[in-house]
Amino acid sequence: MTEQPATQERTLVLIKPDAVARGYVGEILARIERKGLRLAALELKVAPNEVAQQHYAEHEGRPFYPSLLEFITSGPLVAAVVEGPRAVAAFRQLAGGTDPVEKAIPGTIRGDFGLETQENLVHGSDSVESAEREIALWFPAL
Ligand code: IDP
Repeated sequence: MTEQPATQERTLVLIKPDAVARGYVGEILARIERKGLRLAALELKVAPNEVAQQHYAEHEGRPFYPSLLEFITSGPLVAAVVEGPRAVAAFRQLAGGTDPVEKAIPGTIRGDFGLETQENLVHGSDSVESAEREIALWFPAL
C-alpha cells in the first residue's frame, strides 16, 4: 500500500526583532525554503501593540509577559505564512525548542543562533488551530 501524501497546512512564522537586527532574515528564509516549505505571504513591519497582545494572549499574567511584549514590538520583524505538508510541525522542528541552550539542539535555528529564551529568533504556530488564528491576526486580508 502506498503512503498517502500529507495534507497541506499553513503556519504563521515570525522572524523576531532580534533576528532581523542581527541580519538573519535571509538565513532563516533559506532554511524554510530548503526544507521544501513555501512562502505564501511575507511582510516586514513593526508589530502594533494590539497585535502583539493578541498574539501572546495565552501568556498574559506570566512574569515575562510585559518584557515579551516590549521585545516583540521593539523593532521590525518579518511575519510570514508558510505552507506545505505538515507545515506546523515542520517549522517547529526547524526552529528547535523554546530555550535555545537547554531545549534547541544544534542544527535548528534557535540551537545554532540563540542564547536567550526570550530573544529566541523565531515564532512558529503550535497547532493548525493556532496557525489559523494567528494568520487571521497578522494577515487579515488572506
Ligand atoms: P514557543 O515560542 O517555543 O512556542 P512559548 O512557550 O509559546 O514558546 O513562549 C512564547 C515566547 O515567549 C517564546 O518564544 C519566548 O520568546 C518567550 N518566553 C517563553 N518562556 C519564557 C521565559 O521563561 N522567559 C522569557 N521569555 C520566555
